[in-house]
Amino acid sequence: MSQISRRKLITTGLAAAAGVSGLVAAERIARRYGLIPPDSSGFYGPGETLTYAAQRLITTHSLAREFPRSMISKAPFANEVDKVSDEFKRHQAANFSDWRLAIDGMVANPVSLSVSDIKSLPYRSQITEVVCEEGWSYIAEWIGTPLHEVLHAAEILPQARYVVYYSIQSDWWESIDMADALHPQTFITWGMNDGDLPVSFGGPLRMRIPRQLGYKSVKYIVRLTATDSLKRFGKGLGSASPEGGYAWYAGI
Ligand SMILES: Nc1nc2c(c(=O)[nH]1)N[C@H]1C(S)=C(S)[C@@H](COP(=O)(O)O)O[C@H]1N2
Ligand SMILES: [Mo]
Repeated sequence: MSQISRRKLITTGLAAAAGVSGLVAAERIARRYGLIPPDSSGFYGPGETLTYAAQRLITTHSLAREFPRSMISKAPFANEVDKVSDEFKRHQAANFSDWRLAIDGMVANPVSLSVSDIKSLPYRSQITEVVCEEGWSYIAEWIGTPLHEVLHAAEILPQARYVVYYSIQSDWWESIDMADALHPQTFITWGMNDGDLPVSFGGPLRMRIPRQLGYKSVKYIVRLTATDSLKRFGKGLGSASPEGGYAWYAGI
């Protein structure tokens, strides 16, 4: 059976199960295809599973909307500006020359890359929207190295199913599945609107995932870990977000 018709069949099954015998049956189908999100055990579990499984089956290869240059938001616009630590300020004073992005876990070649190492990999740009769960959004041009280029530099192993990523701000860590990690619009971003990525927008390095809500686009990235299971990370729910009541999968 072709990929497409197989996918259609599973999706139809999911939708039918959700309608006829409830979310629990949908979860059973999702489980068979390995589409249970890590935060599925709580009160909202079956709903989270249906959202994630349906998205993965229907929209695996879809792109976030890209906008024309004329639609780039004019400053000032809503933007969450963090207080940065003294450690961060020292990096800033050194023009981020000592900043490193470590890539470890299920990789054949663990590496620690400087900002200029990352800039020397192939890069591209996209004009996409940051959408905060609080209801505001803006459009900007993001220039960055697709995450898949960085993962290939570290020779990510085929057993990896997720990429966990950490900010220098230790309470900010997230993870994504390989569909998003290898997605062409998922960037390690270092430029914005034709300039360097400003610190207030996550410079020197920021994860940019336009197919998910803003909170997955973590600023000040220092580490990536490839893994086949999220159980050993934090409380085992996939990221800091579900620990605070937000969904692990925040597709838009
Ligand atoms: N390290 C870090 N990353 C972060 C945040 C943060 O507070 N710290 N806020 C997140 C949230 S909730 C949103 S909506 C976006 C906001 O992005 P912006 O500041 O570019 O508007 O960044 C995300 N990444
Ligand atoms: Mo947000």
